[in-house]
Amino acid sequence: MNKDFLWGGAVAAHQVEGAWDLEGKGISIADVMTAGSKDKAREITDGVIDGEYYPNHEGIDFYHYYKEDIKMFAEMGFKCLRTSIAWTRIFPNGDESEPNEAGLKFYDNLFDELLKYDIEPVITLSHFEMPYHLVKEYGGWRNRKLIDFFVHFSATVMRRYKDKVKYWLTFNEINNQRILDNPIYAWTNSGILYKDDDNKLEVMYQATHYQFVAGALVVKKAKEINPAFQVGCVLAATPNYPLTSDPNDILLAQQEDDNQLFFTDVQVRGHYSKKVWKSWENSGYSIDVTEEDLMCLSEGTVDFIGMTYYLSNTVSTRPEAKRLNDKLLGSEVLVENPMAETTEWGWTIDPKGLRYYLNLLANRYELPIFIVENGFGYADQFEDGSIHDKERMEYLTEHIKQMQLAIEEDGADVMGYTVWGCIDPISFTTGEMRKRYGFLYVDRDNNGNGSLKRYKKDSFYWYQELIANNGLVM
Ligand code: BGP
Repeated sequence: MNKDFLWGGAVAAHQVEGAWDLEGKGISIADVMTAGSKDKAREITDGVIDGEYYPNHEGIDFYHYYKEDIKMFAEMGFKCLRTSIAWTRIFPNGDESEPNEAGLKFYDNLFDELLKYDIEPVITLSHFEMPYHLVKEYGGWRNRKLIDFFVHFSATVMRRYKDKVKYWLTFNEINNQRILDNPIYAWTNSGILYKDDDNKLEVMYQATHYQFVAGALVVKKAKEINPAFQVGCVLAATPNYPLTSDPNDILLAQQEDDNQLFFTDVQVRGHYSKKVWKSWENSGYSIDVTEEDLMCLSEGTVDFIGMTYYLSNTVSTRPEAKRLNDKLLGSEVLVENPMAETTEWGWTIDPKGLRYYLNLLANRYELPIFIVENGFGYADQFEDGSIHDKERMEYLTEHIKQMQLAIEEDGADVMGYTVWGCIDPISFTTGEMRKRYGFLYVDRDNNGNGSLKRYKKDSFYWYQELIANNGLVM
């Protein structure tokens, strides 16, 4: 492994910081999502309702604990930490011209603390944290005006932290908005709640187009502010396997892959493919795309590809295939993969899928890849101050092994690997604490009770050793 390989962890502001209304912070779209659980979907409320429990409001109070937490990340030997800047700390409503100094100061302190330990900040500009005001007033990313607001926010923070942050990511898991049947994805990616008369796919393409333009403008601005900046996109990378050799299954899997890679195709290549133009034409969509937009896309392509990896999907057209009826993904084409185990939350455990996808991205784009999320959600058992998370260590070992094979055997150019939820965060899809990811256990339950005290899990020492060895000794 390259000696500069960026080992580390990842979190997102809204899932850990808490302090949702402190020091001038505005309400974000995450702040109006209620708690849920494995069996109960999170709801999106119309503003903050008294008496309703919103887990993100307090998170794990990283806002006040960050020094203590970063000290332990340093003890593990982290080379980088991926987190996001909560847009609403900087621009509480999103459409102001002047930023909130208290919010800027918080991230100055956070980045200084990381740099004190030589931990490189890797910063996501948009991780499901759009100001709620932009939804109420403008309709979220349905509206072209969002481009200016997002670029203004991004340029403000890139200027402010130009000597502290080198790696930037634009939109987290931009392709998740392609999942049309679960409202949380359109909501968190785009601030959109579909109306009955919406053609969901058309609205999705429009919102995405504005995000592509905004992302490209951010890349261009980044280079003006500091030519050494590296800007990446983020793809939720989920292989789609055909269940059988029936050519219908093969074609379906290819279509599903294309639907996913549509996003990186534009962000990496800087233009829409012929297939996309054709499908818009065939569907009669009228997407607002100007000549200037197209120019902008071609001038603002990303430097690297950020990818998150948790699971693989299997698809089939065959009537006998066992449908998943997945509550989260909601897609009818998904079927059970008889070859893969799943977690308690129904996510397949497929380490080889990571090697497969690294190859796919490396061959398709020939750009460096940064694995900005991979991790194991598990209901850890707390026993007298100890947490024996053997399953997590096994999961991570197998995935890291496949990543190393992709690098060492297949020649994939991978810059780094950050374990999702390196300190237990609030789960995004279910809004619960019970689904834990960290090397550090946080004493907090699904109802917001607990001392918030942090405890080292067994995996803490395992990851410390792995980083010290610069990877798995294979
Ligand atoms: C990704 C998101 C993260 C994160 C992770 C795990 O989709 O980028 O924010 O939460 O998934 O998902 P969950 O927390 O639902 O288990």
